[in-house]
Amino acid sequence: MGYKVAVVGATGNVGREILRIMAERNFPADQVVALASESSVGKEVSYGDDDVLKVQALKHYDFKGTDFVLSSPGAKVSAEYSPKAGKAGAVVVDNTSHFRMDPDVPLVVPEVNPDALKDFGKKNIIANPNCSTIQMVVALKPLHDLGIIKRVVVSTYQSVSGAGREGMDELFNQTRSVFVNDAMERHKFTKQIAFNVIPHIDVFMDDGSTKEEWKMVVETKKILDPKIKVNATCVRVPVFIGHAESVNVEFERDIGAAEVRKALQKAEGIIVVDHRADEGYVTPQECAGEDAVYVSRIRDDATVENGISMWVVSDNLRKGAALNTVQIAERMIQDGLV
Ligand code: 11C
Repeated sequence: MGYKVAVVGATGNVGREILRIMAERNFPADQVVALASESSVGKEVSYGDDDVLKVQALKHYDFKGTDFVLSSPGAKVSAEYSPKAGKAGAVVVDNTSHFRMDPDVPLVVPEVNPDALKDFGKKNIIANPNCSTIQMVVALKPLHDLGIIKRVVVSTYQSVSGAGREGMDELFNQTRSVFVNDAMERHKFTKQIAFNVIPHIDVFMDDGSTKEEWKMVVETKKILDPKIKVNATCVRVPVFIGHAESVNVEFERDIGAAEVRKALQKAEGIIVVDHRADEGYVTPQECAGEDAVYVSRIRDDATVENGISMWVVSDNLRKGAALNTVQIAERMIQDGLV
């Protein structure tokens, strides 16, 4: 017997990707329901190549009898509806930032901390981490197993799809304006994103970091190890899909690039592409539409004891969001939790 699955935020970037990935991976669903705000009711969204779902109103949906809710609306919508769905007996995998640091909600990347899933029952909610955190912890996990990571310094190069469809439209329209000499409009980003980079994602915190940077710090600690120190600088770049990260890792013991490369080559969910030659590394443009976390440019860092640097790239809409969500649901089924 298959499961009844509701996808909340079905018309958004991540919601559409969840539906695509469920169909691609033959998720064992008997019934799939697409939910969104009332303004989207009646719109159609694809489920695989052959099926189309008519969007229903989240507001009027009765979650009783639904096994999984894969939820990716705004954080405020999740704050209201994910607990309702959980109380009605559905297992909610929530993609927003709202529940991630709630001690009663597991924050899970299946390749990294699948055991945390068993604690889902307090609220029936499991949180999906932020996209920039997910790809980094997938790459850090095998390294932490190898030699205990003390400190991580990361700089991100994040694509505009992380800011939703409006972010993608803004990059497209601003780029066009430059070429046709039109007035430049700005709605979504705090500065012009076309032909520019912006060191500001999400709101500023009191200590001068941004909330995106804070998320990378606290989520890594919750998922991997509270003792790991993380320093993050998050930057928006004019790329449509795919986040890249320059990651510097300091270990407790003497571990070098060769050992790191070997461990990453064996790790689940990772593809190492690391040739010291033209094109011997992966860029966001090549990872779009792919499932793996790609690691390139692995090298020793001679400026610290036991340090290495690497380049980590992944599709932020897939492993950074929709794929991780679907993998969580798959793992719950595999572990007999649902
Ligand atoms: C971005 N990482 O690229 C963000 C998008 O906390 O779920 C995801 C925000 C979040 O803008």
